[in-house]
Amino acid sequence: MIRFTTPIAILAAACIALPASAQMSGHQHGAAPAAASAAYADGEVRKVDKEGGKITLKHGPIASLGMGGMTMSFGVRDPALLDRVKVGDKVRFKAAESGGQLVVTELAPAK
Ligand SMILES: [Cu+2]
Repeated sequence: MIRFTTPIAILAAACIALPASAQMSGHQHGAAPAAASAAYADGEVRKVDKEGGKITLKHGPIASLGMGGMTMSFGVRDPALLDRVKVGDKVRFKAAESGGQLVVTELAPAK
């Protein structure tokens, strides 16, 4: 006697479609409201491109940019910022939109 037990495991694949509309309207007038959203974001340095003036950071949420955590590259406002960090460093930073790209405006080692 063979008993066939057929466990019907229908796993409904929860397809959560996250609208990736990171609202980055480029042409708001004037400077962004400074105070409230000027918190530092946490990040970890993944790549430093001194010649290209770029840094790749694995970062946590950046409230001021409406961005969740991810790994991405940023420009830098001041190339000298890149001299202070190396790959693997944990950092705190601020980023802003400038000329259509995101640039790191402040960068400091995390404590
Ligand atoms: Cu990002």
